[in-house]
Amino acid sequence: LTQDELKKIAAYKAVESVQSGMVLGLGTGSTAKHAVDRIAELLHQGKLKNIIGIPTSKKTHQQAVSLGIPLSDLDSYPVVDLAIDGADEVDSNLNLVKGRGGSLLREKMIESACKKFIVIVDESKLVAHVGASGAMPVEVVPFCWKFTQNRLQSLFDYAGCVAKLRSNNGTEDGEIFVTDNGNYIVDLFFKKDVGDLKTASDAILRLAGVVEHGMFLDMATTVIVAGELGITIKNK
Ligand code: DER
Repeated sequence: LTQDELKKIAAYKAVESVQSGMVLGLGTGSTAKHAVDRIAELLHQGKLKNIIGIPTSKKTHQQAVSLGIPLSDLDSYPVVDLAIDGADEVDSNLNLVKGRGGSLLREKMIESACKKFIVIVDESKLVAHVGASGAMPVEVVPFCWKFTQNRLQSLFDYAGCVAKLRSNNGTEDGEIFVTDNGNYIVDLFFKKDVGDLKTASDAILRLAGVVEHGMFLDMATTVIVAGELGITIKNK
């Protein structure tokens, strides 16, 4: 099975938890895309009715509009019944790294407002500790971003952290990536385990200039993992 086929299997399994009448958080990324496609398919087959989608990015908003899924936002629906979204990393406590697609702020706002949050991943996303497979993204304001980048890097000196401003083509001098919210992203690369994640989270959020980070701690209620040997469902 290809990685994309595994993503689709996890996504379709998660959509089995969608009931008519739900207000749904619609995730962002290549795995969540399959869930949004499947929700639209069931809507058009009449198997699902009266769904309201709350998109976690402009990209998902566009996908849902093109599929005819009725949409709204958190202002109108401050409580969301269920969100289905992917992740870049899942650790053994179901803590997540998200945001390598750049949508972490809206994802975290919507997924924090959910009664249930189902994470869908292929098995390659399972890690021993946060940061093991790559960047831990931090959304920062553009004003004096270099100042914030340096403070973030110093904060995690003990973990051998390198902080890099995200560009559109991944090179140092490429055009700066701008989020849906008009902010920048500083990606943190750790050489060692950062230790207690709540402590790390609090330290990052205390920095004026930081908007939000990509560690989703104690938020997932269920993680659906699609692997070569089948589907594993992990509940909080
Ligand atoms: O950017 C994000 O948070 C995405 O959800 C990401 O974490 C997962 O994207 P993928 O399903 O394309 O791997």
